[in-house]
This record gives sequence, structure tokens and C-alpha cells, in this order.
Amino acid sequence: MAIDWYNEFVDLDHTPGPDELVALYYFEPAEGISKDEAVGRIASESSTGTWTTLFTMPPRMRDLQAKAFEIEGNYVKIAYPLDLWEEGNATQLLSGIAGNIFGMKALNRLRLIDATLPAGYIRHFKGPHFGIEGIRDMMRVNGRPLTGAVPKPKVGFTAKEHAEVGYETWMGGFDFVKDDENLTSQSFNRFEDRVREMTVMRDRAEQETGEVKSALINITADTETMKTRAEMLADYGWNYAMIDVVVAGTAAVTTLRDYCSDLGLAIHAHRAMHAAFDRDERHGITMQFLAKLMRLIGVTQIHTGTAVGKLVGTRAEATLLADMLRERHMNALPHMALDQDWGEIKSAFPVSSGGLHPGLVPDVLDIYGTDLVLLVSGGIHGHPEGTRAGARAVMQAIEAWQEGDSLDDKAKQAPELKKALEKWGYYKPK
Ligand code: RUB
Ligand code: CA
Repeated sequence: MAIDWYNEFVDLDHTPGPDELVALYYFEPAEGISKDEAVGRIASESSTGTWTTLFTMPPRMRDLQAKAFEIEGNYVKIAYPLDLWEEGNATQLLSGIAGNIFGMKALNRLRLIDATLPAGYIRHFKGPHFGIEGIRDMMRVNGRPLTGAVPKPKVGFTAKEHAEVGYETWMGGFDFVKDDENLTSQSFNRFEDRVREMTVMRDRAEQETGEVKSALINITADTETMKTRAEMLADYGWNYAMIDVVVAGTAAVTTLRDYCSDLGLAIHAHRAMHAAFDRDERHGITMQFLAKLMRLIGVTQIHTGTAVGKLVGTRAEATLLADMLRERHMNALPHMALDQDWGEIKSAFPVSSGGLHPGLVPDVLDIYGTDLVLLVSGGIHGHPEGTRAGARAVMQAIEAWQEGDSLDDKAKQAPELKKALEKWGYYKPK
């Protein structure tokens, strides 16, 4: 008598229909497990199966079984009937395609690379409230990347000091002042105090420059507290809220997406902790799948790396992430990405950040182009003449790139850029 029925979850003749959700995995079977057995287990555990044959199995339930339908080396594609997935519940999708399967003894390694979300799934999600165009209108910035900086050191400033650094950042030409991922509402810098102080300084900077100035203020906490904080931001005339989306989780982000949208707030998504599951190339979940989920749920922008800065991430990954967030249609790349049609879902901005300074700006813009949020923090506050000059140097580096000029040439009539290049040159931090 057969003990298990994993083989029923493998069908190499299956061609997925337009209503099936297809996931792409990289897998390494444990010793003694064949590839067919391994992929059958992935399809089974992520859909309807269990480890043993059952006494009761109504025939209609076969229609809910996932099917591993294509094995290429260590890559497998699995098709899931749409009825497996609750409408509008991205959290539940993760419990299936990124759930128990990561802990199966039959696999040494498993990586969820991507999933094609069919139109019938996507239509239950709202996506970003604003989209790239909407943000550009709101910020009145066209033809160049949006720019921002985190006051550094990243935590420790009082609310007033923080806002003063913010003012210098705005006056140097930047659009955003950003909180860092671990600044929320500590004793030395309470959220409410920071919002009040920042509002005063924003109003001053807007008056003095005639430009729109904004901030990505971190509301991360339990969901109810996030709602209260989002309300305060809206009351003080802010147009963004920032959330550490990985630590907060998809459920909280989904709740806040609607809440912020009603308040007219865009969501800036910091991705702190992503590397816990995306860094090992043979295990975990890719950053691009996280980015895809976040666009689906409806963040306006999410960190996607620099390729040249202080944190992990390659140029190829940054390009893929940018396409994933900005394009209406994504074409499959073998073993890296699946087709995706976004339908009515709006675009989102990639955010490049981490170890940047003026000398690296052209490299980043070569990768991303102008539809980007560019965050340079240490690389402005460490400028020999201070934050304002540092921000100017970054804006000059952007201008140089747009004009097709080298930074060295531009520096001849851009003193702040000249000083920045004297300090950092084209240094790539480790
Ligand atoms: C940036 C910084 C951010 C990183 C996170 O500071 O610390 O938290 O953007 O990384 P600095 P990522 O500009 O001084 O390095 O954007 O890759 O998620
Ligand atoms: Ca940081």
C-alpha cells in the first residue's frame, strides 16, 4: 500500500492556463530524494497535500492540487489553481508558496524566485495609490530623480536637531528628509515631537525655496499605532509615511495601504531585514518577489539597492527590480523572472540607497535612469563643508549626468562637487 502520493503533484505534460498562478523555484533535493520526488513535495506541501495517502479524498479536491510541470536542472515551475488563493490576501499567498516548504527535510535548499500573478488574482489588489506620475505631480519634480537623505548618525538626534539637519538637507536642493529604519519614537526623539519640529522646518524651507519639500517619517510600530501616526502626518500636511515593510509584515502593510490612501499619504517602504531571506542565492526568497508583492499591495516606493554602494546587490538585480516596479509588462528571463502583466496596477519608484556619495551618482543613474528616488546620507553629511553643500554636490552630480558631462568637468564650475570629489573621489564603500 502506497504511503505517500507526492507523484500526483507532478505533471510534466501540463500547460498552465491564464488563470493559474505559476511560481518558479530553485531547489536542491536532500540525499536519496530524486528531483521528481522533491518537486512533488514542493507542489504538495504548498497546495493541498500531506505526507501520507488519506482515507477520505473527495475527487473534486484534485482540482485544487498544484502541479510541478517543468523541471530544468535545479529549477522547477509549479502551477497553482487560482481557487487556492484568497482574493486580495497577499499574506495568505505567502503561507502557501513561501510557507512550510522552506522547512522540508526532503530539500537541502529552496528559493522562491518569482511568481506570475494572473489578471484574475491581481484584480483584487489596488496597487500604489499614486504611481510615479502621481508622485511627480505632487512633488512638482520632473526629468530628474527625486532626492533624499537620512540625518546621520541614524539615531541619537533630538527631534529639534533632526529637523535642523533636515532643513539643511532641503536647502541644499533635496526633496526628502528620511528617517532611518531604526528611528521610530525613542525616548530621545519622540515621533510626535519630530513631526512638529519637521513641519516648522519644512514650511520654512518651502517658503525660502518655493519648492515642494517632503519627508519619509517612520511610522513603524504595531498596526494601531501606525494608523495613529499616519493620521498625525496627514494632519500636519505631510504626503508620505514610511514603513519598515519586512519587519512590519504584509498584513500590516495591506491595512496601512488603504488607511494611508484615504489620508492622501504615499508609502515609502524601507526593506530592512530583506537580506535575512534574499542574500543566499540558493535559498530563501528573492528581493524581486518581495518588490513584486509590495507593488501589488500598494507601496509607492521601495529600496532596491545601488550595486555600487555599501550593501549587497548586483547591477543585474537592480535593473530587474527597477523593471519589476516601473514597467506595465515584464518579460520572462530564464531562471530569473517570469512574465508579469500589471494591468491597471500603477508603477512604483525604485529607491537606491546605502553608501552613496556624489562620485557614485553617475553609476547609479546609468543603472536606473531618472525614475528613481536617490538617497544619499553619509555622502552629504560627511561633506567637508557640511550637509547643505553635500546636498548641492549631489544635485550638481545629477546635473552633470543629465548634461552628459563628466563629474571632473562639472566640478570646474561646481565648488561643492569639487570638494566632495576631493574627499571621496569615486570610492566604492565596503
Ligand atoms: C543609507 C542607509 C539605509 C540603506 C538601507 O545611509 O543606511 O538604511 O538605504 O539599504 P547611507 P537598502 O547613505 O549613509 O549609507 O536601501 O539597500 O535597503
Ligand atoms: Ca539605514
